[in-house]
Amino acid sequence: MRDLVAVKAALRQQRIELPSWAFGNTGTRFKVFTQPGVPRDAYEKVADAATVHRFTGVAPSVALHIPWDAVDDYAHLAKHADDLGVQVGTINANVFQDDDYKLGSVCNPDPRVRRKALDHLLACVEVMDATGSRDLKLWFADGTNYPGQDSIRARQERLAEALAAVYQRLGPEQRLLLEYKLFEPAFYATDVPDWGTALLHCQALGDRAKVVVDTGHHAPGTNIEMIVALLLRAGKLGGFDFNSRFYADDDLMVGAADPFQLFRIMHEVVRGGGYAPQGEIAFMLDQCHNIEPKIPAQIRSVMNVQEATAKALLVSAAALAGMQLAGDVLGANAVLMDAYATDVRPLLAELREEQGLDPDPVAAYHRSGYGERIVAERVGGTQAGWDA
Ligand code: RM4
Ligand code: MN
Repeated sequence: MRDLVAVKAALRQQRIELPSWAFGNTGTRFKVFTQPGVPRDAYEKVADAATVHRFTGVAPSVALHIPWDAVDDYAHLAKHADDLGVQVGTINANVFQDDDYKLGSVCNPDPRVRRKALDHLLACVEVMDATGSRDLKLWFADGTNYPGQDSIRARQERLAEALAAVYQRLGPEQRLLLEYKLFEPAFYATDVPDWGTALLHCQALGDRAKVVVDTGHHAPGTNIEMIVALLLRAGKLGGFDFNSRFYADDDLMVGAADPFQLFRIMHEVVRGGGYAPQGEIAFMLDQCHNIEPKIPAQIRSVMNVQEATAKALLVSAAALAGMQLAGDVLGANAVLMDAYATDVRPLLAELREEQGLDPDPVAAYHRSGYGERIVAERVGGTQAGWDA
């Protein structure tokens, strides 16, 4: 698609979901550095997300993490979001931060702990009912650290049982998104370590169970775009948790470590018919801004996804197919690289201006005074973070 009008129209429709936890304090196991102005609760996180949307125009929803974002009245929180021009998006369950979960949550050998974990997942579906969320995103820290510690097979059975119970509880418009991760916190055998395991479980569940690809959750060197292509082909790609990594699950800004990989992923999404703005695939960020200011980092991340998407949309499908059919190895590669080498920033700046936005969202945010205001206003209370 080299028709710039069509590319711009496609970009105008883009939707990127922000993670509430990106606005809270985060760090590594060595230290969580706090920042002034960080939200104290879900309402303030939603306000920060709405600010990112105000300057980018393509981030109209914010994912919640329960219980980090627990509130008394979820419908009220959804109304607050709506008042600020955004929506509550995906609900993320958290069954990894309780002492009971030392040996796992839904895969735990103890049926009492499994029941507790399942009850939390079901409670998350209730939250979805109140907020109108479509997707429940499940990531399990479950796994074992030592060979022989537990039965790999039995843990899969327990997982399948819990997933089936959650799937049963979903409303007709709701989906279950299963996320995999190679390792950490489990160091020997993670119960959902890869896309194959996630896909097997989703296939057993049904149409509304799909796989989430978190770009930071693979072994080094994994060809992620190939996974994307295969899941798309199977109709099983539910969405992305975008972030970037140099070594492990670094959760850095998407497109920071490897913008070319992000482009290759978006190219497969576009080619596979996955780039339909109101469609099946949820484009989400899952990041932590440990040392950089959080709101501008989210704005930058959204822009990085936009840039990769614009380049992917610029790939001439006809030219590429022609080269591929002709067996022209270098020609085909050149078509892709031409699109990647295009500076799409002027195009995106133009698009923003057409939408009444500032062409430079980061600068506009800094000029807005929002950053100073939240530092002045958010005094006292307990800042949100991983354990809040
Ligand atoms: C996990 C996973 C989940 C995210 C949590 C915070 O590693 O990526 O998607 O919700 O971290
Ligand atoms: Mn994730």
